[in-house]
Amino acid sequence: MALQAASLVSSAFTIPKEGKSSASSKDSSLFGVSFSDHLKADFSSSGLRCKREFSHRAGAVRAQTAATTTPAVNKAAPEGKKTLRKGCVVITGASSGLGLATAKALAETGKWHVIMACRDFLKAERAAKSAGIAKENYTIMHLDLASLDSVRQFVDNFRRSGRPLDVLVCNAAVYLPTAKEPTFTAEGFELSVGTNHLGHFLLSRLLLDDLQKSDYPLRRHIIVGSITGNTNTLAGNVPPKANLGDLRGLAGGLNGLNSSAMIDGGDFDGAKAYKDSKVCNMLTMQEFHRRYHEDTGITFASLYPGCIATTGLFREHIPLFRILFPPFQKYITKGFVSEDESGKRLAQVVSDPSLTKSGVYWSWNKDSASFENQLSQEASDTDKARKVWEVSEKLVGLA
Ligand code: NDP
Ligand code: PMR
Repeated sequence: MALQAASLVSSAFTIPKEGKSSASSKDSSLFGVSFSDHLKADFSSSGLRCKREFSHRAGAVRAQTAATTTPAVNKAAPEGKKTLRKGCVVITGASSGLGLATAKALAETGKWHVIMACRDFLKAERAAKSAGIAKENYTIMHLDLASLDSVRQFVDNFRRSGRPLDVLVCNAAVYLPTAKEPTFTAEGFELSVGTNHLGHFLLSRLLLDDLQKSDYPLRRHIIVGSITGNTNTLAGNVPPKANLGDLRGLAGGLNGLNSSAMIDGGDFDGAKAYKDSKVCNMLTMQEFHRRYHEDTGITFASLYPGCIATTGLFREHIPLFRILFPPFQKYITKGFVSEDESGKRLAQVVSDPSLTKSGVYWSWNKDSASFENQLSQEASDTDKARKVWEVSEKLVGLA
């Protein structure tokens, strides 16, 4: 799909060259990035290789180009067993966009109780109400991923609620494309990586025990990834490209003082920080799979839900971007997906008995059929996944 869109875009859509008048080229350009010649160069070289890059790793994430009905291969989890109770799913960032739509889709089935793990209780309550989610199908619990204390507090509160944990969905994210300077989490990590990756990393590590204890026939841990973190796609080649480098900034704590605020040690770039955080999300999912799937039977998965161009994710972008981005994705790239449809997709990864396979990065084709997609070389690099894991556990106080 990305390659089809590439030709479509190159013939039907030309981007005006950057104006140089503003101090921040990011602020003045149509789509918020300075890209014209740079992008063309990227597309004609390594970025748009037709031959897919193969991962060094044995087996976990395999490429398939056609839609597939995935056979159940999970030995440990008795997924065929009759479900006697509602499943309990924690969804971070369920107060808007994909998280809210997923909560709605799952709650509507009557088979799931959704824990909406949100930083703004009132906003989440209003969102649940206006989405029409029935009161008995959800509980809102406070979680601010930009504070590791809050993550630990959430885990305590959740345990005190006495509810089992059957599925954990790490969905929340921030995207700060126009920020000129980094901002930081409570512990002083750059905000995008701190929230999207480190907050979720601690949450996932702590809640792994709870997932293991669940007696539900289906136990899953899902981390939302994205196409823009994958440099084996057209979207992933729009500058600035994701690149974790040798992780020197991450190892230094991303504090912008004695270390860079960027994972690769480079100058701060909010759009890149987001894409880097998505690479961390996808690497983390695979590292969980390698470390825990066989022993626990838990299914670990990531996904690209499609381009949900209308969500709050773009709230920090310039107004013109927010106006033009949805029609651009709808009519030019054809990558657009509605919030409702994206919610159904993620709900499918949560609950569809045929999506049991662990270690998979799910995507959907134009007929909205799911398929196992291939991650970029960096996002499937086993060595990098292990290093990101090891550095992250130090940063969040687990090692
Ligand atoms: P939204 O902005 O609509 O939703 C993001 C959610 O994350 C909001 O509920 C927000 O809370 C929450 N959040 C942000 N910061 C924190 C925090 N510190 N603690 C707790 N919650 C927080 O964006 P989307 O629905 O688009 O994004 C959802 C996921 O989908 C993200 O992981 C994103 O990377 C991914 N994605 C999105 C795509 C798209 O095209 N939109 C494409 C590919 C992936 P609040 O409401 O309080 O702000
Ligand atoms: Mg992209 C098939 C082409 C495709 C797809 C599926 C996306 C998805 N984008 C595509 C192509 C392009 N985008 C092209 C050719 C351009 C240059 C005009 C372009 C630009 C662009 C910008 C400036 N796109 C963006 C931005 C953002 O700020 C968004 C972003 O990178 O957020 C991190 C974004 C996105 N494009 C997507 C998707 C899914 C996003 C947003 C969200 C995300 O990855 O989470």
